[in-house]
Amino acid sequence: MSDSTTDNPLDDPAADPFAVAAQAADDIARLTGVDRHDIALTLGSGWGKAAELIGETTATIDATDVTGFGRPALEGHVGTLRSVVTARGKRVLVIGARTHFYEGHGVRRVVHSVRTAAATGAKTMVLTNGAGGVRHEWHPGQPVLISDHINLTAASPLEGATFIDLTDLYSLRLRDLARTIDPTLEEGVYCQFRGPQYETPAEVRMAKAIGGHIVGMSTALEAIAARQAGMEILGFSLITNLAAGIQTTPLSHQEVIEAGRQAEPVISSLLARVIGAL
Ligand code: 8IG
Repeated sequence: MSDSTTDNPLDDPAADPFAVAAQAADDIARLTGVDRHDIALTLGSGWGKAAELIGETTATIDATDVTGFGRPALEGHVGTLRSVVTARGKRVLVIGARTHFYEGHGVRRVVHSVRTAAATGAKTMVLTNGAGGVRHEWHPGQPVLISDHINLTAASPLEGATFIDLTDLYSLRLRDLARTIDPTLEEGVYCQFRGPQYETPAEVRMAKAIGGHIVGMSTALEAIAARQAGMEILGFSLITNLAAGIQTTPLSHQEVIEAGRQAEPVISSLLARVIGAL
């Protein structure tokens, strides 16, 4: 176990990140009393209310009590992990503690929650985020499915000659399942930028030109790690703002938070229904 005042074992280059994840999974089993989880869900901005709607929370633990997890970077980003049981008896590990690449702690820290989720037994990884929309037809507050991604971080969670197939990374089976819950769901290609600055309008035009529809600062690296761990992946973006140059007014973090807050009840119930159907 580590806390915020001690060194993170993932910061030691000699550490095996999968062994650290296995230790974290042991911590979670001990602290929640739940030996194995079936599904993992990472809650991004705007998606926080979903946890209450998925089922009964049987345990809430502080992420800093789990090996390898650091303190949350953003004030108001909940640094908790929850164990929730659905009506059908599925165990869901709800991850409210995301480490972003722009925090500068390295990719191992970024994907540690995903590797930990896999080590708890989760076979399905649901990744959610708040992001910018590149398509004019989209509006703030709209949830969209992630159909594929373009990783513009120039980084990878894979180390060494680890060749992983990313065809159907964002499972068509799970996207189709989500559309049985809401047939109006649109989908798009997620471009992960390093951040933390938002894009310039020229960068957004580039994203559009290369086939991107959504711009964000998370998720792609996590999805790669989830696939490496053998999980099936479902990704949702909440469009909290139109990307720079698509919307004519400057982007503000406050506006992003506000759009998330307004959309939260609707998208959380959507997410809960999708998870109930998994
Ligand atoms: I919320 O417009 C949110 N996150 N890169 N661009 C990028 N990330 C984001 C944006 C955005 N909005």
